[in-house]
Amino acid sequence: MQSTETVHPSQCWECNTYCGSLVSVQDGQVARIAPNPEHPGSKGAFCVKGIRAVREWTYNESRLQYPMRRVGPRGSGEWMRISWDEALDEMADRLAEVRAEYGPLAIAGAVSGAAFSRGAVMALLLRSIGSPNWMINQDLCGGCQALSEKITGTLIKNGEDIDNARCAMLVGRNPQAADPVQWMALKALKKRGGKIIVLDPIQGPASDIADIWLRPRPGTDAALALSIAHVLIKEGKYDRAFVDSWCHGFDRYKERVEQYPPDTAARLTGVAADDIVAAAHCYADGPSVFVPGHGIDAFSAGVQTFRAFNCLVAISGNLDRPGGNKIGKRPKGFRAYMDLLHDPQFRLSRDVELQTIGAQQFPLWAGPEGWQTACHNPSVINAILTNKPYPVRALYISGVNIAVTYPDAVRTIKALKSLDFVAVATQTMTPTAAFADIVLPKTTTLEEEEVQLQAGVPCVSFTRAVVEPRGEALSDLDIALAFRDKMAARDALSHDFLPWKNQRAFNEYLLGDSGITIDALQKTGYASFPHSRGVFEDINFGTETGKVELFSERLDKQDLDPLPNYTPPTADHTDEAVQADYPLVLLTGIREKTYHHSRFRDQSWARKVSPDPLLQIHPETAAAHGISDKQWVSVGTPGTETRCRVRAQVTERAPVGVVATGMGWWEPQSESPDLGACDININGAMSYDGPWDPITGSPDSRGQRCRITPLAADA
Ligand SMILES: Nc1nc2c(c(=O)[nH]1)N[C@H]1C(S)=C(S)[C@@H](COP(=O)(O)OP(=O)(O)OC[C@H]3O[C@@H](n4cnc5c(=O)[nH]c(N)nc54)[C@H](O)[C@@H]3O)O[C@H]1N2
Ligand SMILES: Nc1nc2c(c(=O)[nH]1)N[C@H]1C(S)=C(S)[C@@H](COP(=O)(O)OP(=O)(O)OC[C@H]3O[C@@H](n4cnc5c(=O)[nH]c(N)nc54)[C@H](O)[C@@H]3O)O[C@H]1N2
Ligand code: SF4
Ligand SMILES: [Mo]
Repeated sequence: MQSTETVHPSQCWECNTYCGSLVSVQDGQVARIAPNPEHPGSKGAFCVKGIRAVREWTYNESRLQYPMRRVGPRGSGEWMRISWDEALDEMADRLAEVRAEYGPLAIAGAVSGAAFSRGAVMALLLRSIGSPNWMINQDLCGGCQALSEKITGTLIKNGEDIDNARCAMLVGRNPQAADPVQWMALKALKKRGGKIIVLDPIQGPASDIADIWLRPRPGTDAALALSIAHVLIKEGKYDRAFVDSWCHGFDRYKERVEQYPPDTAARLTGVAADDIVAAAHCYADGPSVFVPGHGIDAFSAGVQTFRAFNCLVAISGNLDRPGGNKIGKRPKGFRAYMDLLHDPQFRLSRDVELQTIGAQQFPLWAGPEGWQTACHNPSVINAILTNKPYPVRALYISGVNIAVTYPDAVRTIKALKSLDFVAVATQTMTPTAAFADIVLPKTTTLEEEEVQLQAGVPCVSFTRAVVEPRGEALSDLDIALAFRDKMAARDALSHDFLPWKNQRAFNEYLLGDSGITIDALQKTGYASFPHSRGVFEDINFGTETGKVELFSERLDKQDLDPLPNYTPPTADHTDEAVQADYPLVLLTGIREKTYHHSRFRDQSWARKVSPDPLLQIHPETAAAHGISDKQWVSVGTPGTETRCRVRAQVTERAPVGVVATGMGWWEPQSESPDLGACDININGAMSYDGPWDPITGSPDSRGQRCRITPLAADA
């Protein structure tokens, strides 16, 4: 008998593009995943990861289905299946021991971030144990943008209104690989005669369709933004009415940008002065949308670089304007994940939060006044290895692959090995899980439900649990609730900050008094809500002055530069002797369509499309180093003694003297205990020890020095 196929509107939350999906289920299994053209955010855009990788990930034979206990030494790859009860009892026994011996702060958590429920769940679980020490990825991803927007008051993340723009200015963004929704919208803009400006040192799909391509030296974009603002102000091409009513500190900002005439910016960035002026004129003829990416985030001048662009958005009158950058909206009564983290009823005492690792050095990031409320990750790794400022002895990791994605994989793994106890929740074995004592099987995004605010669209969208979990996999919340109970039984809880009985109750709590129901969300996969645009009276921008702060009162109080500034990239101020040894500049993180960071490395179709980590290198640079196309090379940076291997891709797309690579590489089939995380992963050759952005603590994902050495053909 033919079984019927049911189609569920849902949402892919593999990445924070959150595309609307239509998931077909047959005989209790996902048969197909397709885009949902009705979804107001993605409008039918989708990517191969959402269509193929997520399904395969769920049904792959490498999927973890049962809890496991390590039987050999850490990293030996020897495991035995155990029950959930045994796994959680052991985890609770060990964490309770650490808590009794060193105190709750010696227990830390690690999770990808607060953009998904697992982030909030991790923070609330740790806080229940009495520890404010949870690590998130945002120092490496989006944190500079987020804090710049909070400080400046623009709040425009994911609110790019490309559909109504005349001009789009992409800065360090590769949407062809990273964001199908943006890429579809940019191609449509181009088709209707709109203009595209691209700021990117590397030639890529976006610069290939650009009208104006500025090619700054890596890490110098702030000087370009300040110079574009200089041209706009000098020529009177800014929005005086908006500035007068809604911007704070314009005169002091004007003085700052006066220091960056195009000639000066040309000298700092390597972009011709005429091109800067042309870009300024094109951007001034709006509406224009600023489309930022990781290319200007996650480096030691990330926040101020973003501030320079955020101020430009404001003074040009493109804030919350059709065709500009929309301010995020939310339905009244709705609670986003960050709201839970800031809600006083779920917070530890101020005294305890002040002890969050990193709170002293990065108070706008960590601790009681910090926006992220999370730790400074490299300082936690240091604490594990040195007991300073105090010991950290146990780690619970979920939804993040820190052995691959944190800089200095060698040191991260050393830290994991030195801990008293490590538990990892994951869907497949990873280099991080390989060093755990207990591995817990996690549901995939097809097996659990999630409610998401897409503030930029705006809408609330819904991921449906379309099938039963495979094996004994559980969601992060279910794991946290069961584990909380085990800790309570051992009298090892300080609070109970997880007052929900299951994921449904948690999601209903998020929906709060918004009037949006789970039933309604299940019917369409999303719910729109009423909102206004360009009504600034109602916003107050979240700043002290209630205006967009070109001059930041908050930064001023912290003795940090209150005005957006330009700092030369680390590569420029590296010691001269070191510069001679490390003659090239390194960029990392370039995305590929096939992979999501370190995920899907065990899927053969993806490995076929992209078998090896590549390093883009200009033919002249390659020749000077005796390197030929496809040759394996070793990469090193001044911060670490360790090196990694990548394959040269000789191409004029990289400028002379700059080399560019991706991230996230490891080998599921590898025989080595770290599964290749210290071998073919760029983070095996990078330091996490600074320089750090003074506000977010972000290290340099780009703009630092490196050297490369050819390896023998069979290396
Ligand atoms: N397929 C796929 N999609 C993804 C992801 C994935 O892993 N795979 N990851 C998701 C996540 S979490 C993120 S953060 C995003 C990242 O995606 P994007 O935001 O697009 O970031 P990247 O691909 O790292 O880099 C974007 C561009 O920045 C340029 N760049 C590097 N340094 C500089 C610089 O100093 N100045 C300027 N102007 N440009 C520079 C690079 O050459 C590159 O073209 O993608 C998301 N989408
Ligand atoms: N050198 C360098 N380093 C970088 C970057 C760079 O550009 N250069 N980019 C940075 C950026 S932008 C990012 S976002 C990070 C990414 O860093 P990670 O978040 O560590 O990357 P992923 O590979 O996505 O790892 C997620 C892991 O979580 C698990 N997982 C996946 N989905 C789920 C889920 O739904 N729930 C749970 N519990 N677990 C899940 C899987 O085990 C997967 O291995 O890397 C950063 N690191
Ligand atoms: S871009 Fe791809 S992976 Fe990200 S949400 Fe959309 S379909 Fe999923
Ligand atoms: Mo990211």
